[in-house]
Amino acid sequence: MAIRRILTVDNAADLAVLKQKSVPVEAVTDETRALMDDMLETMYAAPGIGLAAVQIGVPERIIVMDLAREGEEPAPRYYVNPEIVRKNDQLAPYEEGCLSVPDIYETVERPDQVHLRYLDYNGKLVEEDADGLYAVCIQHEMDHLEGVLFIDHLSRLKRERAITKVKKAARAA
Ligand code: K1U
Ligand code: ZN
Repeated sequence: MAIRRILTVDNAADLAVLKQKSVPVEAVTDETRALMDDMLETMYAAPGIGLAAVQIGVPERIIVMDLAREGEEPAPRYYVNPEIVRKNDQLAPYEEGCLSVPDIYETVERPDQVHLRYLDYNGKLVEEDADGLYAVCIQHEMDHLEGVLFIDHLSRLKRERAITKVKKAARAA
């Protein structure tokens, strides 16, 4: 397993990759599982609660997540070719962050419940409902698969301010 570099929006080459639409995975193989292992290790090291493959420069439709709270047993989750089958009409606000937009937290409104379908770590088809933080995080990560960042849900002014802040912080580091 390896910790990979997370692409960030202050770098023009990274941003071009982050804006790409990710391609479907043909089959869940040992290579896919090795990538998911690296993604999980990278996410835990960051630390974060979710990560899409494109954030480490691999534009494939793969997500990892762990919503276990501090002190709880790790509960890694793996999603290959996830699809949102249904979304609730009711929206809920949540102050989101993103490892590709470091240290920026802004409120985004998203459907408060979704029904999703995906292949798990072993390539088994799973269907389930997600609500609360799970619904927020899976929708945020699935946006990454479409080349959409959470700051794209903000006004142009807020988005530009966020990118400027990340660029300034990167220059100062
Ligand atoms: O970059 C990412 O996509 C990961 C992102 C996931 C996310 C967080 C909050 C709302 C929606 C999606 C993060 O993990 S940001 C870091 C974070 O939220 C966190 C870090 C450490 C402990 C707890 C939370
Ligand atoms: Zn993100």
